[in-house]
Amino acid sequence: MTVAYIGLGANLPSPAGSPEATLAAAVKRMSELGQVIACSSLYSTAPVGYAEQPRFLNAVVGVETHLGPRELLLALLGIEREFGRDRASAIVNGPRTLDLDILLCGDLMVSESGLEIPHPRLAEREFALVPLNEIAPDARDPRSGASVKQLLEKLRTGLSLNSNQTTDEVVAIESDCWRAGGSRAHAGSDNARASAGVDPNHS
Ligand code: PH2
Ligand code: MG
Ligand code: MG
Repeated sequence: MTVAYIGLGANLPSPAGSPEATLAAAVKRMSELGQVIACSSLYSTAPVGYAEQPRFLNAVVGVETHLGPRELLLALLGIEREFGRDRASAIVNGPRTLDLDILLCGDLMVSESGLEIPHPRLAEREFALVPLNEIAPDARDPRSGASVKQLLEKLRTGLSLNSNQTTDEVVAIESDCWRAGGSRAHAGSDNARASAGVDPNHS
């Protein structure tokens, strides 16, 4: 069993509804790939790499799974498609209904066509590191040996931010359809939580 940390992002409505409804529904779908053991808060984030698009919602979940990295990637790409992801006409770094990226997968290092683990841009992306640091500050990037907490500190130092300073780049938000939490974490309604295998009366 490996714990994979998956980054979720969305800034367009999908068949499931708003980006927040999409992310909550995507977590429920991911619970079919293994056990969702941790779920970050939901963050509103400034778009990176292509400015002319709406702000994103981002989050990170930890999934304990038997799937190998390639199987996990294929499963995540399938879930993206279920939620209306269209790669054919897409702008690089542009708007999307759902993006599911493998950030870390235990201490695995993979460098294959279409699949790089750890995520090659993890260390430069506050929208990924802030939610990842919330649920797994001690997880390590097996390439550099640095912990997530160290990667975030280094990035923020480079951006001349101290550890408590906030900007509007990455802002935690409240949502009725999202519940952040630790080892029995889950997103969505009691209903969603029940079908994700989490006892709704025991949170
Ligand atoms: N994803 C991208 C490009 N830019 N910006 C934000 N804020 N959040 C994202 O998830 C994101 C992005 C490419 O996948
Ligand atoms: Mg991405
Ligand atoms: Mg992606």
